[in-house]
Amino acid sequence: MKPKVIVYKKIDTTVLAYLSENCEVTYFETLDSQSLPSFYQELKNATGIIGSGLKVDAKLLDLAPQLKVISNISVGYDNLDMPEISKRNIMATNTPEVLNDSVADTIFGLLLATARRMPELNQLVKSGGWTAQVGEGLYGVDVHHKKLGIIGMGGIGSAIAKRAHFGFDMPILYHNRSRNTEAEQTFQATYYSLEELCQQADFICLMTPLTPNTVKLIGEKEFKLMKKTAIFVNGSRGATVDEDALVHALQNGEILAAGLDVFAQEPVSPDHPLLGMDNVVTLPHIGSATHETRLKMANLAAESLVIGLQGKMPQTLINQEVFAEVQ
Ligand code: 8YV
Repeated sequence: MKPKVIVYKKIDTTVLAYLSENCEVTYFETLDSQSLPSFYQELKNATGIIGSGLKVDAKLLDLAPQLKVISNISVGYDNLDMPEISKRNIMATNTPEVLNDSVADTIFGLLLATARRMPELNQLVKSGGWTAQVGEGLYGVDVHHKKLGIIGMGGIGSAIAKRAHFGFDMPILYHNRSRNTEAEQTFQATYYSLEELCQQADFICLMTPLTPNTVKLIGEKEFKLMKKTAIFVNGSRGATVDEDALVHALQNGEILAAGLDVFAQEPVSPDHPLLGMDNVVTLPHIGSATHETRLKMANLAAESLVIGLQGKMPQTLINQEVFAEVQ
């Protein structure tokens, strides 16, 4: 008998076909007020679920007594209550590595767009406002040769460092839970305390996962430490930043500008003060959103789900301790 799984995100037909070969699939393209009641119903018998963004906590797990594998189609898994999942001996997997280059491209692009004010200038041209040579009121600041501070030097942070070091001659400062000797050797990255990094860097990219330790990691104190010319870029999760403090820092000239791919509440409310500022460039959480990468993520997640349901250890298993338990 094939294991029963629920797919709760729109995925490529090839991935769906692969899953259907190996599992009995119930497919929800999206979870909304219409589909949620039947999703909850299906949870009763599901041994696996795959999708992204769903908050998986004790309440949801209580509805899914048969669950063996949760496959998260994202690298971040702050939506998963890991202690609760592990307590129930359920395996959880994510999609690391395959998205590193695409997210690094997005975040570096956001950094460039913010520094060179591309969205503002795009608007100027398209609205017919380009009537004379652009004056210094619309000049940007250089990116090349400036100091880049990366907070969170994992796979994505390293891919950003690679672009900055080899392409833009930028000295790399980084802060991480532990030293990353590979980044130190390959990109001449230098380890800094969080405070020192905030003081020294011209550009600060926040790439840390959201954990209880990184909630509001960057707040009033950190913005005050930053240079008045600093550009802050957030590619992690909105909750790693104190958004009120960010608004205050931007309004009061404590930093120059910000590029944001993520927000504390997503989708961000249209009347959020950050959206009214010219020195803030925004994206709708699209770090990994290319056709190629989203397909790779879905494939990897589907393979992990199938492997886990076969009782084998998926390479992307987050809670390794559970695997020993289920054996
Ligand atoms: C999206 C991400 O959250 O992988 C992550 O952690 O932030 C993004 O890729 C996710 O994959 C949306 O489907």
